[in-house]
Amino acid sequence: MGFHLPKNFFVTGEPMIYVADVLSVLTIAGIVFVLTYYKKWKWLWDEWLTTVDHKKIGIMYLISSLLMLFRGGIDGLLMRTQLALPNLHILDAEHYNQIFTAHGTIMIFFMAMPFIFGLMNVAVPLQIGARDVAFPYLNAVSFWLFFAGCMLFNIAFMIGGAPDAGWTNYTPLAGSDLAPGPGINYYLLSLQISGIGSLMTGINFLVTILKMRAPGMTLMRMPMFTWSVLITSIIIIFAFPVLTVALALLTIDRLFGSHFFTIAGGGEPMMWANLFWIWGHPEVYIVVLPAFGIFSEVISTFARKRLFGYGAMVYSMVVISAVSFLTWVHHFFTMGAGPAVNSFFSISTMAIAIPTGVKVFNWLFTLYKGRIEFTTPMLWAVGFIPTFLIGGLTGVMLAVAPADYQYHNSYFLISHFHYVLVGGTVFGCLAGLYYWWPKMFGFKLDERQGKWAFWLFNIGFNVCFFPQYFVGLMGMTRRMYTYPEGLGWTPYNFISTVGAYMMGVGFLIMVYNILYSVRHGERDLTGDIWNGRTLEWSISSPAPHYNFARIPEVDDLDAWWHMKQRKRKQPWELRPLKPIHMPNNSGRPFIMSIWFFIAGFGLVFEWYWMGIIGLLGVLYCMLKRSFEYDDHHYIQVDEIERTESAAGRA
Ligand code: HEM
Ligand SMILES: [Cu+2]
Repeated sequence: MGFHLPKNFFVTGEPMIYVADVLSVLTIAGIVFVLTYYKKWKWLWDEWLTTVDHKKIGIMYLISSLLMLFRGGIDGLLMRTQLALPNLHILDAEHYNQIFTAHGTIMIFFMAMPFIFGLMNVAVPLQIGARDVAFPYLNAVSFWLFFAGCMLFNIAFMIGGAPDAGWTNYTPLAGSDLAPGPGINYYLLSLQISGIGSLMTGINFLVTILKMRAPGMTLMRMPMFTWSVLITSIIIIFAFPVLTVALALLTIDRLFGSHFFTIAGGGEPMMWANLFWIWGHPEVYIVVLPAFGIFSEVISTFARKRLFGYGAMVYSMVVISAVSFLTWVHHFFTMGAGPAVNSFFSISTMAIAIPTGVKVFNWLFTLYKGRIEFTTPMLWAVGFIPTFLIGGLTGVMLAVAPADYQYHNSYFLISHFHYVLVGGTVFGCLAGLYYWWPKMFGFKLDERQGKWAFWLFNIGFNVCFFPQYFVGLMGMTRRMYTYPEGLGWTPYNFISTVGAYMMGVGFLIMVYNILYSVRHGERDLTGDIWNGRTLEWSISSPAPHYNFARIPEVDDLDAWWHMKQRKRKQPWELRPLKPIHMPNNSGRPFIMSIWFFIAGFGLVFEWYWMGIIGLLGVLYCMLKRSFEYDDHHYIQVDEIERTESAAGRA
């Protein structure tokens, strides 16, 4: 109990941290100044902080994840700078450990996941002809929990000290004996808070997709991205509770002195590794299946063809999701489980290559004889195929258990998972960002700049990560903060660092493209700027608050494409407008996340009084919600008419 500031409450002693301190204060001051100067506080509150609109929540996810791509990317560049040449000491060992931990954790939890969630939020309700998700209020809670967790994690390196046991946070390294202090607590509590949000997102989208599809949209007429989100939601619902339990057990170990993971106390350190990867392996499919969904949409749109092998695409995802829960031990073949266990997990891992291969062939067959148009989203989608092949093939190599004894935890692995995570997930996120951007904002991102960014990022990516396969086979291990001369590693590392900087430049061009296109981007007046196939392109851009003035009726796959072919109006398009039922905005999700943040922050420092106050705040918010009866309103017909005709719709 008690309130004593630890000796190093404010982290000192590192010039880089002072720079980060100053930059953070300046950024916050800048934001406050701009909001005050332009009198935008009320706008911020009314339009964004209290919104329950899935499109706006999606946009907030996307902004946050782009920021985190920047932060995690800077961490990556710092590490690559340090490794560019032998014997560099820009970072010391301790700082290096903190940086790779922050990098991995941020990239997975606060960049890849929210990026996917952002695109899900923006696109899924529009693709299924719905007016929002099933539980809009819960959706806002999910977002703000992610945000609170993200902020909690991000302040660690300035206040109290950052975690340094890697993003996998293995015990006993992460236990309180070897890692006293708040660092690991930050990891545990921020992931706990954002993880609850993720679980609720999974439930929300499962229900949304099962219950809110437009009439006529049977399961086998759903767009492929929606399918991928449905499968992903199911994986989330099975996987995240495991993470929740693992994090809770380790938190109890650290804060209250239990011994779930300490051998000496009768606990089992390997249990952490098992629990972590029972969640962690499916997690990689949580971030990559929606990317597959995006590639399917983009490829069929810009090849102007129906997706080849739709049914096979669906079944392959179902198989992948099931098998993904049977492979987790491939993350620790070397930890002595024995030949029988290792063989089982080796074979199950390789089995995943089959349904994945089916998908790759289906994309290729969709491209075959298509009228291909190389727009920016299409470049990312086509660029994904070779990178993912390389990542997948080296994955099969890693799945050979005896061989893994050779390259386990070497740079070979680092290269493999970046090929899958960057070449799969990040390429997919960026394809989706360029693709749905006009739907979100009503203008297109500049194509010429988009192509420059794509080529720089893609070439930079391969220059960065391909050499790492070789330096890994030569014996360079991961998480190595510096290395001596004369091992033959230097040229590989140097080239790799050059590639990393090329990716950095590519990212900056993307950011510039956004700023440039706000002013100069081509306006999307039709709502269907790519000549799309699915329902989101049937409404104006940006999509109106209520999405669909009339709920469409679907009679085929690629519903909007067929509606366009028919040219005459459908009966449902002639029906009179009716008032639309919408949920009210609420500030409570945002406020509740502040209470969560306070509770988390208190527990990080073991200030239990603060933890309790925070949790009481959370409870109070939930009580208030239970007694809220007036939580919706209707949009009247004349307002719908005005909005539709302003967008050029009858
Ligand atoms: C922007 C370009 C990127 C660069 C330059 C980069 C660089 C690195 C480096 C140098 C390491 C190795 C740390 C070490 O073992 O010493 C690393 C680890 C890692 N990276 Fe990246 N990375 C990038 C993007 C990403 C992305 C997009 C993701 C995920 C979506 C990601 C996920 C990870 C993970 C999970 C680790 C393992 C961290 C650990 O060992 O605890 N990286 N990255
Ligand atoms: Cu795995």
